[in-house]
Amino acid sequence: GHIDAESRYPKDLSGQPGVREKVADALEKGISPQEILWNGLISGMKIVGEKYEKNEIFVPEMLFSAKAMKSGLNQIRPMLVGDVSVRVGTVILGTVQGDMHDIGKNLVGMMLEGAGFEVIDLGINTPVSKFVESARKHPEAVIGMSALLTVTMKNMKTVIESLRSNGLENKVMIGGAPVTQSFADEIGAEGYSLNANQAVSLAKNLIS
Ligand code: B1M
Repeated sequence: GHIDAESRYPKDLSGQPGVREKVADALEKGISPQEILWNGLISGMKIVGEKYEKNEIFVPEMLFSAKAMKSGLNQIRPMLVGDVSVRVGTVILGTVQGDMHDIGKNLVGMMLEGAGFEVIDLGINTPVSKFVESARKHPEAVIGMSALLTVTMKNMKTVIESLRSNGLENKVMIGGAPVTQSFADEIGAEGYSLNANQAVSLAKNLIS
């Protein structure tokens, strides 16, 4: 249906608590960082995706939401990551070529660091060659790829093909909203995980 500007943009948000205030308030009330992450930030982002799909909000609002979420994540990051002195392995992490979504990847990286992994973050829109180059430098590392778009998840296959044709045997794990176990099987990725917690146990399995 038709949505007028006024219902899309509430009149005046000044003085309203933002994500920073809400996260600080929740922490003060003794709500755990995990609860804030899954039931606050991630559930909130789910609603954003649904609203976008229904044309109730547009790309700029998705972008604002992403900024807000990143600010919240940074607030709870120290509590999620903790202080790790023992390195259990290395994961080379990147969002595939053509894809700019990085919140999920960053969260996976954060959880991996919390579990003692060294994370080499190649960032967003990562060219195939960059994955290959990094894999060559770190033959023991697990390669982790993230994709949020159905059009970019295909690039995961290209990376695996390129690794193998260059004689590189790094294990590969993949994830992201459109990615499934059957897609992982189809492209020959050694692992798939649904979320950041599962990504940690998967990475542990792949390095052992
Ligand atoms: Co975009 N976007 N977006 N977007 N965006 C989606 C993905 C979409 C589903 C929205 C929708 O239509 N409902 C849709 C994709 C449709 C499709 O292809 N099937 C979409 C679209 C269409 C687009 C654009 C094309 C819009 C446009 O410009 N017309 C455009 C594309 C830009 C590009 O990449 N080339 C675009 C742009 C953007 C923003 C830049 C505005 C922004 C991203 C900002 C940023 O990341 N810095 C954005 C956002 C925020 C979203 C939604 C709303 C939220 C994504 C997110 O951060 N979720 C998203 C809707 C949705 O996902 N339902 C949407 C929270 C995050 C914690 O979850 O990333 O799924 P997620 O990660 C999870 C798991 O998937 C998993 O663990 C994480 C934690 O549990 N996981 C892994 C992720 N990576 C993993 C890797 C692993 C293991 C697990 O191993 C290595």
